[in-house]
Amino acid sequence: MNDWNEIYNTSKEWILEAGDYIREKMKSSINVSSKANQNDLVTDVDKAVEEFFIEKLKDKYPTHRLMGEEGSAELISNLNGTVWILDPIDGTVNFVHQECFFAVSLGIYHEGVGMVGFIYDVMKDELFTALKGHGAYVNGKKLDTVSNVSLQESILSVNVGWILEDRRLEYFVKEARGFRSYGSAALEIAYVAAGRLEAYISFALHPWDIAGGAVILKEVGGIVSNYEGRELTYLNKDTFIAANPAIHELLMDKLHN
Ligand code: 2AM
Ligand code: CA
Ligand code: CA
Ligand code: CA
Repeated sequence: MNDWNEIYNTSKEWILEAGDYIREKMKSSINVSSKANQNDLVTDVDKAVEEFFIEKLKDKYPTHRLMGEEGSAELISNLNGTVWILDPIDGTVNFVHQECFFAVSLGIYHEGVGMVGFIYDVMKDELFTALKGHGAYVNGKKLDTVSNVSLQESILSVNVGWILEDRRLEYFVKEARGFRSYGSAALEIAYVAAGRLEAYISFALHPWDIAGGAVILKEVGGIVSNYEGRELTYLNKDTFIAANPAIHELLMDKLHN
């Protein structure tokens, strides 16, 4: 039997420890390489943070499995039991080029249900947390339920490139108060939970980009789905929308009717 309070406290310590490690590593030069294409970056720090969690889990929770972006996800084909879904650094391009606005993102799922979520903005030292059924917090301060702000008063976030994928998004670009492109899916979902954004949209995200954020956002009444409005599997790459209920409904209406 899992003790979720204990798992929450332990994983929170590990997230903060990973943040300390990343900040320390940034004092010296970082080894950058590319994966699928020249803009798809990975560093030795991404890999080391994933390795840190692999070792911690082996020692403390040997029956739990890790689905991490930098290698361990290849071993995971179902969400049976307890699975830690980790993005060691979400926003690697920001990490490399800007040295800010990147996060460690973690969702802990049990039999496919999100139980614990963390998103840690390492440079801002801002930690978004949630334990299923107990609300969501930022640095210990409880987040309010998301409010159904009108589109005209909303700030939406999407990678600029995605607007070229679906021109129907232009309606939202024109009508919303503002549009942003921050480059860290995890932080953008956390910002929807905190009411700093009303929606975040992407055409291609992996489970590790969204697993922590989904737990956090659901705790404050936000909606996560794919672009068609269907439930996410947390096993495959998919389209993604995180939004307050009103903007989610409007997106579904304008994009699919
Ligand atoms: P990453 O930094 O962990 O790779 C950038 O807009 C956001 O999309 C980041 O959260 C980034 O995560 C993610 N991302 C980057 N490349 C991607 C790709 N090829 N497919 C899906 N998501 C990607
Ligand atoms: Ca990546
Ligand atoms: Ca990511
Ligand atoms: Ca990553």
